[in-house]
Amino acid sequence: MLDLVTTPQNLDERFRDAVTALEPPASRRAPADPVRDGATLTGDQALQLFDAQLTSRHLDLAARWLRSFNEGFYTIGSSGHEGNAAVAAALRVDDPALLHYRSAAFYCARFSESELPGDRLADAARDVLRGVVASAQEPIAGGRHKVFGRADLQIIPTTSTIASHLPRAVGVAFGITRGPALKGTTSPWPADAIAVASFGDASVNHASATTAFNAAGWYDHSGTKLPLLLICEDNGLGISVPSPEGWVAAALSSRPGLRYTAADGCDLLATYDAAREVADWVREHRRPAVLHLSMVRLMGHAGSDAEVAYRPSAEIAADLARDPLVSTAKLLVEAGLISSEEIITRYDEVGWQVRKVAEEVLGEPKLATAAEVIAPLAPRRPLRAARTIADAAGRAAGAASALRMQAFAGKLPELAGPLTLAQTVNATLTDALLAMPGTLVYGEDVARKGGVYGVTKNLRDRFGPDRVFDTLLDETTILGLGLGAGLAGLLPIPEIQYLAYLHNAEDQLRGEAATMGFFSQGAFRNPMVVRVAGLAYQQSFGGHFHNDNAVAVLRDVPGLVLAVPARPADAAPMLRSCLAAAAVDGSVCVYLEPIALYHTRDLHEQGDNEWLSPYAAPTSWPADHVPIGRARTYPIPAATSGESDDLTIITFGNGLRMSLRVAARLAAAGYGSRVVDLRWLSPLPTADLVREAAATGRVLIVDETRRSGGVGEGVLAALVDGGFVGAARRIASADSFVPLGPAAQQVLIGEDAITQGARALLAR
Ligand SMILES: Cc1ncc(C[n+]2csc(CCOP(=O)(O)OP(=O)(O)O)c2C)c(N)n1
Ligand SMILES: [Mg+2]
Repeated sequence: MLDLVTTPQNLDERFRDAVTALEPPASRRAPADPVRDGATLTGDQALQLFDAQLTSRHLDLAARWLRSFNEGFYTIGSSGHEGNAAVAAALRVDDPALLHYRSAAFYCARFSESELPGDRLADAARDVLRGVVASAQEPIAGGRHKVFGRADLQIIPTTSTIASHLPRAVGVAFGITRGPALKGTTSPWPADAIAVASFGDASVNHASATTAFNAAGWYDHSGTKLPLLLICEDNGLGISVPSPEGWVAAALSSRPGLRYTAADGCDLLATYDAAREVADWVREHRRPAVLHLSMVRLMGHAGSDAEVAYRPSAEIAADLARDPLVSTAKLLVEAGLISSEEIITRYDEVGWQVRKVAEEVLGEPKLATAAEVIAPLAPRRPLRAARTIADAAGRAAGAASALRMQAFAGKLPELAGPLTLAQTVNATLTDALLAMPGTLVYGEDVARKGGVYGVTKNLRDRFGPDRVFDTLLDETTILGLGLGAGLAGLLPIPEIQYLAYLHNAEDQLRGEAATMGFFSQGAFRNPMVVRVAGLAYQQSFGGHFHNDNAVAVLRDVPGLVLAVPARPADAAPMLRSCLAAAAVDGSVCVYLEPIALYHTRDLHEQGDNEWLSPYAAPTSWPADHVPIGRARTYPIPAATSGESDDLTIITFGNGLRMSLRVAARLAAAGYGSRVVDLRWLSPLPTADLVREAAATGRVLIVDETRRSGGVGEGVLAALVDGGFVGAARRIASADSFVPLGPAAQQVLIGEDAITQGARALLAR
């Protein structure tokens, strides 16, 4: 009796024994006939899928073989889940798929069904094994991670963060139907495509999963078409933790708006029939459904996982008895399509092929420098972005006579006199919606109400509910919709109502949005400009949730662009730069709007209207262009000398207004300064700030975010890295949440502190 531990050796031996023991059939079926009475799968199809299943199994064995001599770096396998080959067969190759990490058989089956040239199964195996050995030639992630992904197979790479791809999957389904509804956009998928996403049973419990199920149901309930097929691959375990008996079925079958079907995922025919039926239903009705497949997990969670330590041997034995490969072998032998000896020969041939590929790829070069690793993170083509803005200007100007006049209800913003920040963002969004047909503006309360602060006012009336719409109250879904819509060729501009509410959804930005370039080297892009209302100093609406000043989590996401417009004059060009970067480079941009400045009019004195700014007409957009990562300097000359070389104040957001006010008073007192508005918190305008700091030799950093983890830390580091050797001080908010009412002033920086900091520096 073999040891019950499912090692590669005994899984292999058990398969051989089980196949050898299969009885020859009484009669033979023709390959073109159903493989069994009543089956929809033909013998030929079943054989083809069996090859995909065999390849998948041998990929697991090869991964462990590679691991055994330190040439493989990933051993989470697909053994026991090979039934997902039948799911691939029930779909079309152009149905976008976001796959569970146990989907090698799906990958192989889709590959073999495609029109790609060459030996498709060997090529599929090569892709996967290149991932396992982290080869730089791996076709999607280039050796950065082992993922299933390929643009020409519409397989969108997913991270292994449990369920985090499911909000995006909802967005993909949304994008499939919304894209063709908008004129002037092109979708990578046919109009009748469906989105498919698979995940494990333990993942069903994850917040990202439950929110995706809810969003799918919510959309279905409200009549929005959502062609989404969710596949739960239930092996009964999340690493060592069993899913309680019946829980997954109960959890999945009770979701409003989500059609539920279950099947035996170890049985190729049952899986195919169920997947076919439900996929056809989703395709025809454009409604979401979930297929719950019962599977087994063979060889533990990953290569390093000794499952005997936590699983009773009877349970392991029960899984082994359901080996899906044996099940398909039995089906084929019983149909008389192939003998048990031929099955073993086929198994060995596939094994030999896969091993040969493994030997070929293990010597391939790896990513060899940091520059190679990070190359796909933040592709920036500023000239193309600038040209995109110029083109948009041309289109907007061209529309001026008719559409633009209509969109602005006859009142062109450039003729409306100086505007506030809120009015400027509104006008810029209007022009973006006019000039870029794929743009979508959406979020909580953005459409009917026009935003909590009126920033998106009238946009729905101007552009209709297909392009400007309210979402359900869930930030993860809001971002997930954008991630999917971006892949669908649209340009989403989601709004997060308050910065504090971004934080419970931020993995969609960090783990999903920002990693897409890293894992796909630009083959898939999720262009997106997330508008977030944030930062503190609200006079009327206090407390932490409406005055959140935490941006560290955004600044540390590689490649993410973080813009903070303070002045209306910068708000429009910065938003256009974000939109252009998203369109041209697939950049993920966060455009953080300081709430306290939305309706600000004055700078120094009441009624001076100096904070306002005229809106730039489309003809001036190219000239007004503000490139990503460039600061703006305000020279404030001393009244006496006319020079601005005593002090450099580096700031942004609300700090800019306070600093300009303090600088004016210092100027009156005889000290000239230059106030630098960073404008971009990521990437920081390092060249500009180092140059401006060096010009005076004294730097005051005015940072409204927290002392620990705040922007000021980055500015100080940039100064040091840039070789600044002068004097520097930092004014930053306290390491606290912002309290309600006047107490907020105790923890936030104010003009007094800025003045004191400046005086202390000037005294040196
Ligand atoms: C958000 C998150 N938390 C924890 C993990 C660590 N983790 C990796 S796989 C896994 C179990 C997942 O179980 P299941 O969804 O049933 O998939 P299976 O591996 O069984 O196919 C866990 C906890 C993770 N990848 N992501
Ligand atoms: Mg599981």
